[in-house]
Amino acid sequence: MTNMDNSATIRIAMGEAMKPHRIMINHSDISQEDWDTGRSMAYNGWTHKMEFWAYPKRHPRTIRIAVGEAMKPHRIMVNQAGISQEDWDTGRSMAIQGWEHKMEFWAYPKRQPGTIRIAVGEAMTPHRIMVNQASISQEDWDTGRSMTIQGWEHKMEFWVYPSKPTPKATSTKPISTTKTIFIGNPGTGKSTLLNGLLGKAAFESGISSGQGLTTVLQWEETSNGDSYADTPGLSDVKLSEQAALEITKALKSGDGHYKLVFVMKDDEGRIRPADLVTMNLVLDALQNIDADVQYAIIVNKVETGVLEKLRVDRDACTQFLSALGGKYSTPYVHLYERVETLVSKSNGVHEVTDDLRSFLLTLPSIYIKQSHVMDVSTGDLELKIREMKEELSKVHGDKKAQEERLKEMEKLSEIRINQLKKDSQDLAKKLEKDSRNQITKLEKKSQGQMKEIEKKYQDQIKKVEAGNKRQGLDLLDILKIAVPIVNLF
Ligand SMILES: Nc1nc2c(ncn2[C@@H]2O[C@H](COP(=O)(O)OP(=O)(O)O)[C@@H](O)[C@H]2O)c(=O)[nH]1
Ligand SMILES: [Mg+2]
Repeated sequence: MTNMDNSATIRIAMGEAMKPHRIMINHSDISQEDWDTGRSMAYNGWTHKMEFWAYPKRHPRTIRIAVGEAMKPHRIMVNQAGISQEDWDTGRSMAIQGWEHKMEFWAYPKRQPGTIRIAVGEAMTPHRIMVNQASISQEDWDTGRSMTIQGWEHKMEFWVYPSKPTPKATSTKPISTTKTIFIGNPGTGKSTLLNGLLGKAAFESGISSGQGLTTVLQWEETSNGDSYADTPGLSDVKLSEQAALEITKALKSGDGHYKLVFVMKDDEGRIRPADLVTMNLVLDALQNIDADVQYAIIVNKVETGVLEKLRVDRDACTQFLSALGGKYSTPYVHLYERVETLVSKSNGVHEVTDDLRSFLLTLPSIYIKQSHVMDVSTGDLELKIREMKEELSKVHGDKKAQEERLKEMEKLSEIRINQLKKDSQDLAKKLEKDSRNQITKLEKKSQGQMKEIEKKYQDQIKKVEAGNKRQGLDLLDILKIAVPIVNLF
């Protein structure tokens, strides 16, 4: 979660001196409190050059700038060359090669709304730095000017706030970032779906004789700050303990907004018991969180013939759906057609359908507090799968039980329609409220989302009404077939 806590920035005041030309920041004689309340660096022979605000502690997407100082002449150095940024980020001290560690701050390595660019140049004898050489405008620095000028050599750059960021100025994110976690058994196609969504082979996918390729949790962050997690499969009995740990880790990766996506593999129009057991075990671990646990199911690799059958055969539909509504139920079900070109592929990237994208977009996120997540247990996996098999065969044989489960799903799907309407209204409201302070990029994102949600909503009405042929199926479509009289709209 990128929760911008702007009260947490500190002021860095910079002074410069000549012969040799060099800078100093926040002279140690004066307290940080005083710097924060506007003290000038015009002190002890220094001339006040400029100031900026940065984070005193690690902040999402920032890098650490470690500052060292040396005497004769009094000067500073930052992130001494030869050490990786990763090492600086994990706390390396600048007390090396004659420097004394003075302080540190965290700044953005890339432009962020409301920040300015600080370009750092260095020179030797004595080793020292200069930033944003005075003869050039801040605008020019912001558009990428190099500090390789007048004897300086461009060393690095970072982005910071030119004045104390008020919570308002930077916390107008209309939509906070979301972590989407894909969960499911080996070979269901999680990694392939994720790669398709991200448009690149970020996650390893393929076959490895029954065992999952994914054995540890892996996160990928997109450019807008959302992230996606691929997790190992639970039903891999040999690795189930580790898989449970990794899934738990994903759910406990910090308080914030999550979307849970369970990926199952179609078995000729039936749901596999092991896929349901896996889902239930994970949902069991979330029973203490405050929110209503909303989640999505993607039934993947559905044969075209099966999709066709579900479209016309009411009984097949009823059976299929009732299997999904057991201990837990969700209106967010999507059937994804088998992609022939992906058979036995490794690291295949295929463009996912717009239907799938908007399906995931309209899935509500849930707020998960890390401390409320219980450990995912594997218990007696094989026994649980056997029990589930039996339960399913009972449900399949019992028409009455099927109809009951179906009614439950019908109710849920109404909730979903209302949710869709509410989502687009909420977004519209948020946009209106924030519109004056809106950060252009985020604004575009949320407008896009609003449009997509509206479009999805309208498309859905159209498609269900027209009974259009499409690549996948949503629960709403299936209900239209399975329930004789559906009056969803
Ligand atoms: N035919 C077909 N194969 C798929 C599809 N999705 C994934 N695969 C293949 O199934 C195998 C396992 O997929 P992978 O994404 O690694 O599954 P994971 O274990 O759930 O991450 C790979 O060889 C994929 O190419 C699909 O929609 N259709
Ligand atoms: Mg995988």
